[in-house]
Amino acid sequence: MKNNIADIEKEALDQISATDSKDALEQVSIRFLGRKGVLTGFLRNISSLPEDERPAAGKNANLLKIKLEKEIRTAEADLSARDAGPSAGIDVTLPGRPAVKGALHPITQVMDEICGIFMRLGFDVAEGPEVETDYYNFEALNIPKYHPARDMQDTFYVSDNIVLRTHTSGSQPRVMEKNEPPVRIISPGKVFRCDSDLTHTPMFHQVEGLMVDKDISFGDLKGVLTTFVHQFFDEETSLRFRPSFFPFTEPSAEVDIRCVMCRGKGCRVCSKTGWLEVLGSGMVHPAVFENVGYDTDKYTGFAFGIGIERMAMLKYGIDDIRKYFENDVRFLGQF
Ligand code: 2U9
Repeated sequence: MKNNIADIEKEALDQISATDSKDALEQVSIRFLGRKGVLTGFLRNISSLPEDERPAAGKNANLLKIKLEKEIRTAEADLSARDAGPSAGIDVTLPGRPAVKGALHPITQVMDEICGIFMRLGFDVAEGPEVETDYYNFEALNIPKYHPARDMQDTFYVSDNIVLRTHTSGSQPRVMEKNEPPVRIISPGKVFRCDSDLTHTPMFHQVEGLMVDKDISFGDLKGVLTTFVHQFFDEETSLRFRPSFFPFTEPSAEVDIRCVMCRGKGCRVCSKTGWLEVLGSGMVHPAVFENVGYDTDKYTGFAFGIGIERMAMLKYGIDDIRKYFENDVRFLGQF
């Protein structure tokens, strides 16, 4: 009699793993688990062991029997799989399942693209807080107390002197207070206004830009914004600068581009005018420079503001601004 369960186990497992045919496996099974097999013999002769060793020996032998039966079943399945070949049960002509890939939100993509264009033109990125003081959001930018933008109807107030910023321009006086010109910065981010319809959402995104140095002229403004439009849309897109008014710039100009849908012929998107308003701009108002302590005899500068949702709508032909924020993957999955 093999007197040691551990020896039997080792020998059986060695033999199972060494078999390379179902016939050989059957022989191993008979050798250890058959009626005249090693394990059965062990159990039959258990009475020859000292009395106090018999219960443990019986229990261990039965556990080993269960273990070996399982090992033999596994080895048999492995041999079946090997004999069937690698493509057994698999249709190798089926097309693969594509992995579902995520993507950045279209607004993030357009924002990154716009920032990339200005960064390559030498602008640095200056971010600021979304919850802003009345001073940086309005006062520093020469937006007077009576201006409608300051009304509760247009601005979300957190408290008397704290607002959800209505534009990202507020980040820029902070940079100017700490740095003498030359200053070339863009401020991307979320802004908030009490407004909601087909073309307005209470939260939207902007990139506002600022360049200040000696001898900066309206020509520099036109050059930078023309380069931007040509890179964002295409070289064929022409621009026009229309006089406008902003409290923080003087003179101020709205920038229109030839309609990207009809190329100027007149369509629904451009209200038959052939032009689309895409951004606001102007030469920085001297009062803004005085607020940050810049010498207005020495320095001039230009500033501009771009609404990201609008740019993305024009680039991709999107007709409803709310689609960006409904989180419908059928819409978002297209970008
Ligand atoms: C400083 C001084 C002036 C930034 C400017 C605009 C014109 C403008 C709008 C575009 C679409 C906001 O998102 S929008 O509705 N912006 O028209 N923004 S000039 O002027 C500045 C900025 C910073 C210190």
